[in-house]
Amino acid sequence: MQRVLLVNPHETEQLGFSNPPLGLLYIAGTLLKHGIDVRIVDGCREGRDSIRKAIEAFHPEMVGITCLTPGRKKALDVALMAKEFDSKTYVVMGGAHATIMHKQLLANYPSIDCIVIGEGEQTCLELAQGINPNEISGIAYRDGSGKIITNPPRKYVEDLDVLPFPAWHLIDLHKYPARNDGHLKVVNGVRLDREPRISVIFSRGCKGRCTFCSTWWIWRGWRRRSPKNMVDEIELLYEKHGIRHFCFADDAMTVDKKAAIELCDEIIHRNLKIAFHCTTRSDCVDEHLLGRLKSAGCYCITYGIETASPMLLDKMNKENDIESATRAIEQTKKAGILATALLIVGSVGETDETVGETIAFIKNTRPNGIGIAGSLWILPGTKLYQDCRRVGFIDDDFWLSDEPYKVYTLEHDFKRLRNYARRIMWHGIGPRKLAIQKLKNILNLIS
Ligand code: B12
Repeated sequence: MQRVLLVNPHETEQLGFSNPPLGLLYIAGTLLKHGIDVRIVDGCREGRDSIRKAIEAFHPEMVGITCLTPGRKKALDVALMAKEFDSKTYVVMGGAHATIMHKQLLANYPSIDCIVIGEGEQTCLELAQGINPNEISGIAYRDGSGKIITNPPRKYVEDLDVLPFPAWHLIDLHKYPARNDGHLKVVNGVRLDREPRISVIFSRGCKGRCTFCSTWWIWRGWRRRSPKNMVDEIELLYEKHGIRHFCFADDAMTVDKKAAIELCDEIIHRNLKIAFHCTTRSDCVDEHLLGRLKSAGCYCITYGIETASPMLLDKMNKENDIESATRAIEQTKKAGILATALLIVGSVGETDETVGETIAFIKNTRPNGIGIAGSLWILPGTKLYQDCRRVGFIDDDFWLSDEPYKVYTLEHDFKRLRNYARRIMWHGIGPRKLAIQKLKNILNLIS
């Protein structure tokens, strides 16, 4: 298949914000290296009509679509569009939801021909090269008789440096929005409110196996690129595309602290005047690393704190404690970096008392920002999902419905969840900051 169109479905942004489709850019980088004519359309930025137009203008032989859980129906809409235009188009889906729910998707939606399970670069290449599906590991597909076949899994890429860089030139990076959180305007000479924020990724996976998170299913263990390889890509974006503002899309960017320090030193050594934001676990930072991050241009770190109740942390298998969360926030602020705490409201076992513990923690540590988007979502593939299915709170058919997601309301109804969120925000950070955090947006998700 010589013409491949990769699509990020329309209307799949989060609170109005979207990043460039990094997974598709990676796949495109690999396909281009092997001489395949590949295009990308980011429906999030360009809208549904642009996807239709791209299909008509390019007439792809294969359409590859990202499918995340809340956006799964939009992904199906794209599949239908492709088939309606030409029923011979080979439609492939990948991404978290497709990976986990591949059997259900293939069984219910004839417009999907094949699903790539997990990491997509090599598998998608083999499909595009026209290799017989029964010889391609890491896919599920329907055979000639309509039977669903799931091939053996593909081995994960051990050495991420072998992957070609994302095909950055295929999208207009300057169409992506600048983003700052209201506190800071200029970092390292970079205007955060003007420069588009572009995501890159240093590592894949996470060292944790939290009960609410599906990361393990996509990436399994934690792997990273070499600092040099990462900074080569940043330098390319800096020099060729004029990008100054970055966001590391890693789940936990600093699991290997020594490598993270090398990464910062390489950015400093090459004199790249950039500003960046990253996400990590609170047990994966220390004072020295934070100092290097600051010098390299890091202006904000988001920590998945979730709750300040040791009992809840234990229940969600966080494998981390509140002392480490407290230390990380204090040290981050001391290093001159903004610390944002991601919290989950309404976890399994949450009570007035545990909410009180979280409020006390926030009052004590005073993070610069709090994120409680989405409450506790029950995502497929998680231990939480299995538990909720066992007690009949959700079943696989839910994913066939149009509901984008399901909130865990087994123990607390929406009214109580909103009340918990309000209390944390009000008592924890005060009314002024509350306004900045646009509480309305946050609470809208809890419904
Ligand atoms: C940046 C990001 C976003 C961005 C952009 C999403 C995007 N389309 O890339 C925005 C802000 C829009 C976003 C929104 C949301 N996100 Co998000 N997001 C991420 C994040 C942090 C990075 C994504 C990334 O760039 N990864 C790096 C690239 C290389 O990996 P990748 O995109 O997964 O792609 C690889 C494979 O999945 C596969 N693949 C992906 N697409 C395709 C397509 C084809 C055709 C093929 C063959 C293969 C393939 O191949 C790629 C290369 O190996 C991930 C966590 C993570 N670290 O991955 C969460 C993650 C993807 N998001 C997640 C969630 C839950 C959300 C939200 C629900 C959050 C919310 N509360 O609103 C929304 C849902 C959006 C929607 N409506 O569907 C979950 C997905 C879980 C799930 N079951 O779907 C993840 C895994 C985080 C987590 N740990 O749970 N997100």
